[in-house]
Amino acid sequence: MYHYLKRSHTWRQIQRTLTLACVLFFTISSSNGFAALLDGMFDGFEESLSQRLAKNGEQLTIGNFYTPERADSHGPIGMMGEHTHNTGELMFSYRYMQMEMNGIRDGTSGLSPMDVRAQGFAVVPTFMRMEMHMFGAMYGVNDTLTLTAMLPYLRNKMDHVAGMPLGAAKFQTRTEGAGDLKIGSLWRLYAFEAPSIGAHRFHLNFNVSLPTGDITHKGTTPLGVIRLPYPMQLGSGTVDLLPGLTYGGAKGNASWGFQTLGTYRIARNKAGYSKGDAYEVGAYGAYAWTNWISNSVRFRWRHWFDYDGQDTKITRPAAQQLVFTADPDLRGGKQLDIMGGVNFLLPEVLGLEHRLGVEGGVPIYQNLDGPQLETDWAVTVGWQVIH
Ligand SMILES: [Cu+2]
Repeated sequence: MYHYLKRSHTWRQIQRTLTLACVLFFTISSSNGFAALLDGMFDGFEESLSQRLAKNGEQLTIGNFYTPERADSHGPIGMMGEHTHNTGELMFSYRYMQMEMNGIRDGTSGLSPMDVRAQGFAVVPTFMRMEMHMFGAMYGVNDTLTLTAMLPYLRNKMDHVAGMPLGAAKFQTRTEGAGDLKIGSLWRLYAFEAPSIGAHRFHLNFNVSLPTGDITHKGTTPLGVIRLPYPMQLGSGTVDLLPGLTYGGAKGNASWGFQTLGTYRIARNKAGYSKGDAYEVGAYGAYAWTNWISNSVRFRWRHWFDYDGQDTKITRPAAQQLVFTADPDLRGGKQLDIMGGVNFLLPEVLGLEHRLGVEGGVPIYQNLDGPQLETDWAVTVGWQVIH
């Protein structure tokens, strides 16, 4: 077990400060006019840059968030909230995601089911598949604000070995249903561009996750019909704040971006726990071969923490703990993923812009507060239609 993965007191203070800062920021910014929020705040920077550009006969443009219709003017399909919309634009999206976890890991080393049994667990999960149907909508309210909503529908299944000798008994559990509804907003911060330096755009992400996903799903196990362990549940059970910062750039046929997102649980849920906070930092580069097709490479670092508290219908006293997925202190981890993607801009149909994207990836580093199931790969296929 890795104790640095547990949340410290300092971490919680940072989290409270961040929450307060977010609330304050959005109260202030909502009273601003309809433009990028930080317009007019970098006069010095703009002046020196435009003087430099003027020598080449170029002009600096500030505050233009318009992106030409090109396959890579949206980020890789696995990213969320990586683009904003212009006033009155409406987008619907559907994504199908699948992730498979095969094998067990503690820290960075693999464990066999027998190794896990030797740690005192009677039941050993060996495989999990998570499928998600994600329905999304985005709407450009004005030149500052884009509203977003996302509802996932989840299907999970997990295979286990048990019995004596280990493997004499096998069983599978399944859960299915709606996950947590995320409603949110993207706030344009600042944009500048010129032919020789490309376009650079910044926005803030602010989502709230609402506890619409069930956290009391039951399933049939050798112990009878019981509430299933944490990773099989469909929601967090808590209202979660999801702040973030996104940057996107483009020049010629190339584009790139950076995004950092946090997940902060502001209270424990009804069952008596809160899932761990999390943050991620990612960057990608894309190349448009022509207007309608682009490829991308993305790296994403994620760090998520153990749970606070426990659900006593899932977690048993330590000495009787049967399975690691029921231990709230074996949930944290860190992971670096590499992903490859392709975006297509399809011909307009009935005046609607259509986009198709596929992105798949594998972890190149995984450090789990285990034993836990380890991720093998994940893939996202998505379709977007814009009015
Ligand atoms: Cu959109």
